[in-house]
Amino acid sequence: MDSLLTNISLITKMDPNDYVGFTFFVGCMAMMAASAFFFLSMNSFDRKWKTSILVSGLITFIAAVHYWYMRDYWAVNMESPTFFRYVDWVLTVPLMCVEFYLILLVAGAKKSLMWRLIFASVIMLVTGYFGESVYRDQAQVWGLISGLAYFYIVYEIWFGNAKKLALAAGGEVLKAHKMLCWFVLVGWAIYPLGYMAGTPGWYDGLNGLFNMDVIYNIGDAINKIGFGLVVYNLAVNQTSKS
Ligand SMILES: *C/C=C(C)/C=C/C=C(C)/C=C/C1=C(C)CCCC1(C)C
Repeated sequence: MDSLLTNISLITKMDPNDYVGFTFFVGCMAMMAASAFFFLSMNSFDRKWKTSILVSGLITFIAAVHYWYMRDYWAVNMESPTFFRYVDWVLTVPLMCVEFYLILLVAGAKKSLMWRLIFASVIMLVTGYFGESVYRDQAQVWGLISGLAYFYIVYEIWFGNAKKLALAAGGEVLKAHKMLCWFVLVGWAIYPLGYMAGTPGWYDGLNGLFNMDVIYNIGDAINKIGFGLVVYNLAVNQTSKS
């Protein structure tokens, strides 16, 4: 009876040394708290900024729901919840692209910019999923293709059309755009490291050094919550000025 009960419980007994499981739990709670924060602050902003804050909240909320499942999946199976991870990313990363578009609307950003970024992000994630999950023995090739899509996004926001719009907008929008650019260049670069720690390739030395899920969980907390806070900060500045 006892063993039956432990087998069907949603969360098995947690091992105190399970630091991977620990980061799943903390990540889940952080995403929930951030969502409450963004949603509840929404109404204190001008209409123009409400949508941006709503999207910040949606990003952390979608992550919170997936972390709820990933936390469980890890506790029960002790293996990477790759499927949930990528479902989360394929919803939240395009929303981060939408954030770029939304803050650049003041300078007349076109929908085509948003769609280009979204398209590149989906390519980046689908090829990453292939390498991590479906064609693991070709992880290097899929990782490379994914990396190219990633560099396209970096190029577009740092030097392309998005950058021109940010310059045209100037002021706080330019500052916020720059911060978001740094998140994509440095914060997002955490993910390929996790990928290399979790897949076979020339970088095999990384496998034992780092744990893929810990790296991904740290990356998610920094990028989803940090990204949202940059937008929040912009909305605060713009609202108090007008
Ligand atoms: C909230 C989730 C975010 C911001 C996820 C971002 C994910 C990436 C930037 C992933 C990038 C990858 C590469 C550039 C190459 C290897 C495969 C990936 C998918 C891990």
